[in-house]
Amino acid sequence: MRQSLTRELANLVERGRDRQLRLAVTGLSRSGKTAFLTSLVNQLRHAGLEARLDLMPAAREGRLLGARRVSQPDLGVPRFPYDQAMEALDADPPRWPEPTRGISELRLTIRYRPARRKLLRSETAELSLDLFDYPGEWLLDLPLLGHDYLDWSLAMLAEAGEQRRVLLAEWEAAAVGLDPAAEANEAELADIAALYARSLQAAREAGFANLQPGRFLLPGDLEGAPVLQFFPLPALRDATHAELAKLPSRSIYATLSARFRHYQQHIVRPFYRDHFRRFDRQIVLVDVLGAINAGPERFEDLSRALGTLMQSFDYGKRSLLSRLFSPRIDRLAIAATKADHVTPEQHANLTALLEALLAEPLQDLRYADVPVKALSLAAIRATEAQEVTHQNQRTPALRGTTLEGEEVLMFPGEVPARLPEADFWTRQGFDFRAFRPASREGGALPHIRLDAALDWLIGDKLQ
Ligand SMILES: Nc1nc2c(ncn2[C@@H]2O[C@H](COP(=O)(O)OP(=O)(O)OP(=O)(O)O)[C@@H](O)[C@H]2O)c(=O)[nH]1
Ligand SMILES: [Mg+2]
Repeated sequence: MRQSLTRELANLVERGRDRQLRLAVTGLSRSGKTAFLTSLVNQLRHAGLEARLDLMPAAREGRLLGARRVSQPDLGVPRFPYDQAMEALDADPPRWPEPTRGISELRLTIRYRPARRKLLRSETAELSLDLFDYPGEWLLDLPLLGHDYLDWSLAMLAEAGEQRRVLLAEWEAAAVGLDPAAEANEAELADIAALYARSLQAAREAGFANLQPGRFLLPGDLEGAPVLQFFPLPALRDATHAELAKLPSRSIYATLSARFRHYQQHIVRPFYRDHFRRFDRQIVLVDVLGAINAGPERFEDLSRALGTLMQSFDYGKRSLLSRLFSPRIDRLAIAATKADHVTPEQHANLTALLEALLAEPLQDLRYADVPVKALSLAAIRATEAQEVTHQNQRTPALRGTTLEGEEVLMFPGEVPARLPEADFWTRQGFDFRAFRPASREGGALPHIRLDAALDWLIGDKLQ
């Protein structure tokens, strides 16, 4: 207790001196979080040497001296697997880092020379940067705090589109006959909950993003625990709060409802209270190109998921978030990742499409006066941009190695600058393929505009 109090105090003092910053990276599954953080750490460690960070004034001016990993303050949070990620990227042939689950953290101490010459010429300063990686799926659970079990069930039942329905069929067949008033049978509920969790996982594998409860997808140590054994109850479609309130505590309705409340109180709230509330800066990564590849229903679904996810950054006075916690993120970036999957002249469209996808949440954020920047980037650039001459015309192209190891030279297609309309999907003039990371001879990882993101997120602290 005393030790953690001392640590808190030390943190407070450092923060007061403007020398500590907590930066969080999130995004839905496979959006590029691990690649982003790995590259960010790699660039900072190589700053002043091989790293190319021209869009970052502190680096351009030669004031960024480098960064060192130090032990993290929160001993209960797993360490971000930087070494494992670098090992994969340095392998022969290079591999992408493994998927990660849950939250992880890494602390860096950055050394820099302040721009202001108040200090002696030779003096250097340090910024302690805490980096966090956590699944965006966890943010999809925020609205669940504003619902009771009945409302939540109805919202979930109303949501599924045609292709989602197919994936839910097995669960629905098992759940549809459950009578809310009947006595709960533990084993039966566990089986049906497992079917529900499996359908969410199948939906995710099929490219859907708007999936609740988020923790069912990444259960970690909670696998098999009753707190993860609830699901929407189809029979509630015609129920009212008044009738349900009279049901005995051992009924199916009361049992599922109690588990739902437990999930709210013991899973969703602690994340916001113990972690989210303490982040200073946040970047949200979005795999826009992947969603286009997956087709219209998935793209729509991503759009809805992002709308939900961004509610966690809605600081309006009456927002659910502000009422429950007092978050303090004072600067936000949203980035379309894997920009190296398209040719450079498409990058502006990619950013425009991201802005279109997030139009509403962006408006709310700007209204609430939260500084936010949208950009497209490649944390780890895997392709080379080239020009080829075809029928006397120079056209842009990409050179890279596919995941299967085949060298290709291709034009992956155009990115629409606005939300795609129906005819876009039927034309199918695109193929945003995945590439294997490029082999390197040591040095910093190649990237596109990671330095711009970094400058927006921490540059003001390196003045
Ligand atoms: N070409 C290219 N591919 C990338 C880049 N970043 C990520 N990818 C691809 O996207 C995949 C997912 O990236 P990760 O960084 O593991 O994504 P994540 O969000 O951490 O994924 P989870 O941990 O599974 O949630 C990688 O395996 C790569 O195939 C990038 O900058 N360029
Ligand atoms: Mg990851």
